[in-house]
Amino acid sequence: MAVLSRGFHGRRDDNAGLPPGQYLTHDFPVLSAGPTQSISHDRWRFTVTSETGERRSWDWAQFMALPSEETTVDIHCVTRWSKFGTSWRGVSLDVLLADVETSADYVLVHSYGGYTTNLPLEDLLDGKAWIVHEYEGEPLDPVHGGPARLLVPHLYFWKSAKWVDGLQLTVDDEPGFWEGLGYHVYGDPWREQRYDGD
Ligand SMILES: Nc1nc2c(c(=O)[nH]1)N[C@H]1C(S)=C(S)[C@@H](COP(=O)(O)O)O[C@H]1N2
Ligand SMILES: [Mo]
Repeated sequence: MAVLSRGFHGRRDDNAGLPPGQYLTHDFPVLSAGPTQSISHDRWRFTVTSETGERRSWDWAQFMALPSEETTVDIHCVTRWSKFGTSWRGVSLDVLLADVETSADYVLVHSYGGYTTNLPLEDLLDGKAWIVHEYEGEPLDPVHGGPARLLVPHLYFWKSAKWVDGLQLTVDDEPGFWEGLGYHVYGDPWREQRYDGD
C-alpha cells in the first residue's frame, strides 16, 4: 500500500501559524490608502534621518549594490487576511542602519505619496525587517510598493510601508497614518493589537 506523505503541504494545509482572528488567503490583495505611486529608479532615493537631523541617503544604484538576502515569511493584514510563505529579496535594515548613530528608540517610516507608519527601532533590527525590491523572484510590482517597500512581517502588514522613501529616527513614538486614525500604535498580530486600546 502506498504511503502518502501528509507532510507535503506541511502546515500550509491547516490554520497552524494563523494569528487569532485571521483567515488564510492564496491570492495577494492590494490595500492602498491612496493612488499607486510611480517612482522611477532615477528618481528613487532612500534616506535615514537621525533625531539630530543627520542624514544618510542611497540612490537606486547604491541601494542595489548593498548585500541583499532572500526571506520567506508569513504576512498578516489587520483586515484579517494572512498569506503564508511569501518570498522576497531585499536589504536588511541591519545593513542600512549599521553606520547610523542614534540614541532614538522609535522610527517614523515615510513613503512617496505621504503615507507614514511608526514602530520601535528595535523592531527593524536583528534580522526582523528589510527594504525589499523583489517578490517571488520578480521586481516588486508598483501596486505592492515597487520599486521598494518596507517588510516587517512580525507586525500587521500596514507597518510594511509601500513606496518607502525614508526612515526618521524619533525620540518619542509618533503615530503614523493608520495609528493616528485609531489603529494600534504597535500592531502585534499574535496579541491581536488591531485598534488603539487592544
Ligand atoms: N505607502 C503605503 N504603504 C502601505 C499602505 C498604503 O496605503 N500606503 N497600506 C498598508 C496596508 S494597510 C497593508 S495591508 C499593506 C498592503 O500591501 P499590499 O497592497 O502589497 O498587499 O501595505 C501597507 N503599506
Ligand atoms: Mo492592511
